Amino acid sequence: MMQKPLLIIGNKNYSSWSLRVWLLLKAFNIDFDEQLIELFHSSATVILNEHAPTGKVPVLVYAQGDDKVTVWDTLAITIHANDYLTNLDVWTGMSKSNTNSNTSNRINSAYCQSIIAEMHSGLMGIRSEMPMNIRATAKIQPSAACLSDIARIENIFADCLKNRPKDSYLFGLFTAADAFFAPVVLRLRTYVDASGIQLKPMTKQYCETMLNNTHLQTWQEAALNETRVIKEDEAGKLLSIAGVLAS
Ligand SMILES: N[C@@H](CCC(=O)N[C@@H](CS)C(=O)NCC(=O)O)C(=O)O
Repeated sequence: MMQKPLLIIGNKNYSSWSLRVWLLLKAFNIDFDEQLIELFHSSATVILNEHAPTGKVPVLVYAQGDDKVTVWDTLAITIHANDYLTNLDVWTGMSKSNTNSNTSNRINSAYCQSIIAEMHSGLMGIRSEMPMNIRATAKIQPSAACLSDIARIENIFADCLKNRPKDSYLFGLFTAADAFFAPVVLRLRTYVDASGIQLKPMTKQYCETMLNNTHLQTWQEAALNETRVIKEDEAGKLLSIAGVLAS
């Protein structure tokens, strides 16, 4: 008998990997409790020592009979959720019985897994120069690597969304790819206009779709209630905080 899973996450304003898994579980209606730890803070030591083999979040834990299941790292949690926690296929959003039966689902599944892997293992320019900081609007001077990552991401969005109706997720239904790219949408909002970077209309349209997602809105509301500033996760010149001009 499986207990309700516990998802251990970091500060909602900053923890992009936590957001990805949290959003995935919510979007696929997987019931879970959450426990938030303060990143880079001694108060997190006990819980991280108990549950997180890498000392990082997110981590998903639950009891299965007398045993404890522990899954760490966003990609592993996504695969585990797909394998054990939902009847839907997280790579296509469809029921598992549908996914193997036709070629276009297989193509979408392969594409979805590939861009998730790309996000997880690369795109370091955007990840390092534009850290997720939901409350902030900030100006950066993006390097060529960062601009090249933005261009790559815009190409992914355009390729996935071509021939789809407006307001569509990357593969039509919400999939793990949307969860993995959600922090990118929030990063673009924080830094792009303030730094004079132009985005394609398709990118803006996808950002709007994601910003209208009710689960993502719930996460953002909680993030905006947080007050702790984590220096390691701040970048650029801060122009405003939650819409209020920074002094
Ligand atoms: N590859 C890991 C990265 C996890 C990660 O870097 N988590 C950050 C928070 S978003 C963290 O725990 N940072 C605290 C630390 O590095 O001590 C994953 O995909 O889950």
